[in-house]
Amino acid sequence: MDRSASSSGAPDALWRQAADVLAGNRAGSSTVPSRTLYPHQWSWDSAFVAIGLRHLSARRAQRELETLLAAQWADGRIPHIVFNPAVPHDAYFPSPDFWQSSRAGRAAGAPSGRETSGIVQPPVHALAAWLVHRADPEESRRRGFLARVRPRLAAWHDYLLTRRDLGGGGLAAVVHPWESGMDNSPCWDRALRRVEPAPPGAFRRADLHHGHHADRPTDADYGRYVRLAADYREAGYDDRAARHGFAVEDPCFNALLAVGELALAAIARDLGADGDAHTARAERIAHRLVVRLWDADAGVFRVRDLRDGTLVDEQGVGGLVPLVVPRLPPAVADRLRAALHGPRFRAPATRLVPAYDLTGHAFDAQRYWRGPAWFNTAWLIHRGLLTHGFHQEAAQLRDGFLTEAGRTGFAEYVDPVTGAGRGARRFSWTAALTLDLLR
Ligand code: 9WN
Repeated sequence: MDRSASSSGAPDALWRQAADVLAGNRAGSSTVPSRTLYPHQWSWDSAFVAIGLRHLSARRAQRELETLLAAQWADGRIPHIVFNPAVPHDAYFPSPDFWQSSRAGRAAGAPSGRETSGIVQPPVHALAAWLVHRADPEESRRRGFLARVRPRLAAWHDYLLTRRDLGGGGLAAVVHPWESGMDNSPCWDRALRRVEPAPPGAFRRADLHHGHHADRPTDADYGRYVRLAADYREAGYDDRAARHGFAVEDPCFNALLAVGELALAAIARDLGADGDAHTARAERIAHRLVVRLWDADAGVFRVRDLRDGTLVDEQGVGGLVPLVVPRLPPAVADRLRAALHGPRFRAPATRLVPAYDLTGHAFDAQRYWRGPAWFNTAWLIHRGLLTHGFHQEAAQLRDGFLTEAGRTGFAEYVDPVTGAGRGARRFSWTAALTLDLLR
């Protein structure tokens, strides 16, 4: 096992600390992102957690994903939150009382025995399942892991590529900023301006009990998040009936879908089936990503606003994440690599990648996805750099990741200007992806 390259000088200690975070955040067969701020199971968090957990216990990593997939809706969607019934409803907003999945989502096939949200998050799950399998193929085969998760993952991607192809361009749309996983990125501001916020008295935030005001989305943001989610709920979470007030094509989300299709191809082949249809889908998504979202002038991918069909004039880290797609044209990969070195994304105080353009008009070094550097996006970009053979940059990013994770106590994110850790500490995906990079 190579745990030698951490610049902290104490890779074994870092390994133990990261494992301890995951143990502390364990809640039955799954893991909460943070004991304080996020006390339930989150969709893409669990995928990242499984990617790290596989190095501690392949079985636990499998169970992490299986627990999430057990809450899948009949229409194929994987909900972004699976609520723990033992946690008081006022511990997190919006709670099950708000989403009402088992009642309002019945026609869309929400499970009756579990409460979940009604929206989704980026599709990292097929990649996670494949990586988990590869960590211990024998244990995976013994438990029939791939055979059990494969149909669920295929249904998930089918949902995204059919019901969520709202633009008709072969990409999946997100219909709520929370679905992107980058809640308050300035990339959503323009589209959100069309949304009438719910009145402040209509909801009570729980996040401010644990998070600092300056770190979190604003009340005005929350008003719009609540309005969009309530409208979706009133439409029965039915993508055909809903009049989505917000619908965008996000490069990060779709890049992960392409990577997920490649993982599904590998899963199919491992099970003795034909993976070609998935490979073809991955190629098509990668192609559509470039056709619809690549901005050749800026040298980054942008978000497409489906209400007016235009590209959004903001640069976010989501526009660099497509580097993780192996089938990208080499010239595009080169431009993304250059963007990582440019003034917009090379942060003064950390080797991680800021969530938003450092020179952008909306840059805010503290506020969540409006500037801070996050560990999951760094992990994805690291994977992308390796995928395209940029080994030196990958090594630097890995080193920066491990240094920051250890120094900040596995912070949720880092201020890219001062280097200070922000948000929650002992954050699960920071710890899990630390394990993965140390391995
Ligand atoms: C809403 C759990 C989640 C992450 C998201 C991150 C944040 C939730 C919130 O926390 O979102 O889903 O309440 O702010 O933006 O990426 O999955 O860690």
